Amino acid sequence: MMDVQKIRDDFPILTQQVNGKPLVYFDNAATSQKPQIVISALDKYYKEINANVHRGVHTLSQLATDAYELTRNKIQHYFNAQHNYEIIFTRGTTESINLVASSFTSILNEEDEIIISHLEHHSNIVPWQFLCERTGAKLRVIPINEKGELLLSEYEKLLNNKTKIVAVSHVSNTLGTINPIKEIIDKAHRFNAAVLIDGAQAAPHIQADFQALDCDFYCMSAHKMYGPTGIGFLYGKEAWLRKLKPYHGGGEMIKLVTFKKTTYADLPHKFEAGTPNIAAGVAFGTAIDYITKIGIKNIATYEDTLLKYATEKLEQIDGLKIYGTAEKKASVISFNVKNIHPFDIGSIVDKLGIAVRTGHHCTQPIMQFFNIPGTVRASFSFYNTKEEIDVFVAALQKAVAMLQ
Ligand code: 7TS
Repeated sequence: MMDVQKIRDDFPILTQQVNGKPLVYFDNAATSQKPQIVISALDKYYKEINANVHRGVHTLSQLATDAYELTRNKIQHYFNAQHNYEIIFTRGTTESINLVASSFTSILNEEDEIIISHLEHHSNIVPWQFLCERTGAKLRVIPINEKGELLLSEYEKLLNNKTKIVAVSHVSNTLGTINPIKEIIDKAHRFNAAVLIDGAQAAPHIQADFQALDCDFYCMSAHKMYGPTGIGFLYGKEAWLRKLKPYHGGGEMIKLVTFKKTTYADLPHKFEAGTPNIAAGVAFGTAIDYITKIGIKNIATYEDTLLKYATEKLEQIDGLKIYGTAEKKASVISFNVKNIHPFDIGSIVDKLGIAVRTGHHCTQPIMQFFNIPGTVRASFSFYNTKEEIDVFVAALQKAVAMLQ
């Protein structure tokens, strides 16, 4: 069992007051809070080893390179990638998806099809639309049911020999649905389609095993798993990464530059042009150590108790409707109360120290499906407590009484 009080002590921000009230942070799906050791890793990096990576012979440059590359190895082991050079550092999930979508330009033509799902975050929709505009390929969308689950029978109908890539989220950021990605991957592979998994929301709750999943690409943002902003990665199978053209051109990603022709560096540097966010990369490694110490299974089990507790409490509020009731669900609850605008609820509970997200959560097609302008979204992490849920429910009742 986890000692939640002890864990809370690791996160300095949680002791803050916001608007004169103790902070209740329920916006973890947007970004998670950072433990002190991650904050200290950033500080230590800048104080003791700051230098540019992969270029200097001098001692600090080598120390910085070692620290940064250590994180690549930690990611490889944590997610069970076959090689460390299959991990490409990016700014996060958005950049990772754009990288793949951009690099697929030379592979696709107007006969080809791309499959995404109705559950996707805009960052797993728009880059594919760009790709369709560039190549003439067609975008196909896996529909969902009222619970917010993918209709796999419809997915099977969409798959065919023209399907070149399937891009779906592991976990929905708005509805919490945990998608059956292994099944999705295996079905796509029968048609030789590549599969990209948007793991932004899965990373804090589920330890993906890249080799067992057999995914071709997996995308992640460190800031959602207790690491810093501005760093994340793209996992790609070696064969794919060798086949794809580089995304950004510049320093670091070349072997030889002449005005006539440039040859590219080996993996992973081929996709890593320019000076990266070194400090964040180093501290991301510390975040992985931290999660490993606590245990992702312990985290998920505890968050599930919070999800069940909050769902029960919220369902008791008159006129409250939860969107996203999938059988397999992460600790995210989207809801509305009667016809009250989610923004009004969010603003009132904020005055009471509670941070929730309101709006479309960068998933406008989900809002169109339910025919709503947005939702209030509470997303829980392993440093949250049942007591905080009680505070939230009381605040919500107050808000509803004021607004209806
Ligand atoms: N994919 C999913 C499923 C996400 O939830 C997010 C961010 C992204 C991609 C993009 O990640 P980024 O780190 O590159 O921005 N989701 C949210 C959210 O739900 N609220 O704020 C950001």
